[in-house]
Amino acid sequence: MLTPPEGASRWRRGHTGHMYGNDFAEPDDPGAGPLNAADGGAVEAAAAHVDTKSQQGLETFDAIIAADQRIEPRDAMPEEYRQTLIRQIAQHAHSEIIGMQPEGNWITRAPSLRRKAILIAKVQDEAGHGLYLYSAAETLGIDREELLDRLHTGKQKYSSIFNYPTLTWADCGAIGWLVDGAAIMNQVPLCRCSYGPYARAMIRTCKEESFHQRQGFELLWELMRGTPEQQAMAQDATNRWWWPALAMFGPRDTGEHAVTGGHTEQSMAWGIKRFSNDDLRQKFVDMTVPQAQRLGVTLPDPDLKWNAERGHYDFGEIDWDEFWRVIKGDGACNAARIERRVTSHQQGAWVREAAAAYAAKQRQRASAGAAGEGSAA
Ligand code: BYC
Repeated sequence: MLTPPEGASRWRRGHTGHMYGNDFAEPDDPGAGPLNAADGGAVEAAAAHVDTKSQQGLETFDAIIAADQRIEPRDAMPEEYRQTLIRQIAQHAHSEIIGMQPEGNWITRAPSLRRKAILIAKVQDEAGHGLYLYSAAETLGIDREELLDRLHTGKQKYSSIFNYPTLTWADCGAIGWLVDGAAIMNQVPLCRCSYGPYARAMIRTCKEESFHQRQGFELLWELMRGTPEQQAMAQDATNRWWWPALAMFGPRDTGEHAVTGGHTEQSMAWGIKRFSNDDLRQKFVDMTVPQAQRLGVTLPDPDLKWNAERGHYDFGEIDWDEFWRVIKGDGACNAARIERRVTSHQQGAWVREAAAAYAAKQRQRASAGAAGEGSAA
């Protein structure tokens, strides 16, 4: 949790905290303006102008969005925009850290040292993505502790895909190839998201996802060139992960849910999403079919065929009842995933306490050093 540095009563929570160096004003910085407003009686004066100011701020917001530029943490933004980003970025961060579990399950059973090293690195990358994303969410003025609490209590979602079990080693290949493949398709456009910290967090994430996708493809490639049992294992994993990977892109752009519970239209107007769920899903199918042909696996969809008129592959209907059931908690692994997450969070309490104690000590030393320099001068 973000806590005020010792002795700093007016430390401001929200925006960047200590996360994004340039945007953080030290509590006692005389130039920090609003930080010290409460002392100077400026609050009342500011309140008198607040309506005009916020109106001006929102006009600037509209202009920035219209010019396809980035909104930064200190820019004024509509509350709905901020809440939408908190929801999406948090859900994305939660997906990254919950997403460590299905593959983490195979680290001790990886079939060679090379595969084990690759898998450890991959799972570690997912933790890193979670960190970038929680940091980006914090710039919107919400605590990481609060976000984790919302995950642990089911108030916020994580991706449906991670509620499916990893039954065989080939599942690690299918996750890399299909799940990370879908993730890249969804996340590359997010590098151009209108909210600066989210867009920047996506750049490195996408580079790493690209490695993840290739390692999954290569893992399946080896299995498909192995024994008949290994080939069957790769095909079985493809069969089980194909449809959940397509559902990952989210509900259809049309139909009842799109009208009543969908965010796409507004998020596209704000430049958060650059493509609709169906458009990204179609791009993913078009990209993946030739890869499946190269691998030698069959995608489990009898309706999958090239449509020359559309210039795209047609594909069958996703089981949306299953998608909503899984999201609402009735997937094979929902309970186990959250239980594991809460347990490891509890087990990590001492690390967070130690880190906070160390940071407090560093601050004390730094201020004692600064006081010493002051008296020497
Ligand atoms: N799972 O209007 P929509 C990874 C919800 S991690 C669960 O389209 P939106 C990886 C949606 O939240 C990849 N819920 O919403 C890690 C909304 O419900 P609420 C994770 C879903 O936000 C480790 C409702 O359905 N990637 O790659 O405009 C190992 C209506 O949907 C899902 C991201 O999070 C779902 N699949 O669009 C390997 C990417 N889909 O919130 C790999 C960032 C939809 O109103 N997120 N819902 O209760 C996004 O791009 C967007 O949030 C989504 C959904 C496209 C997912």
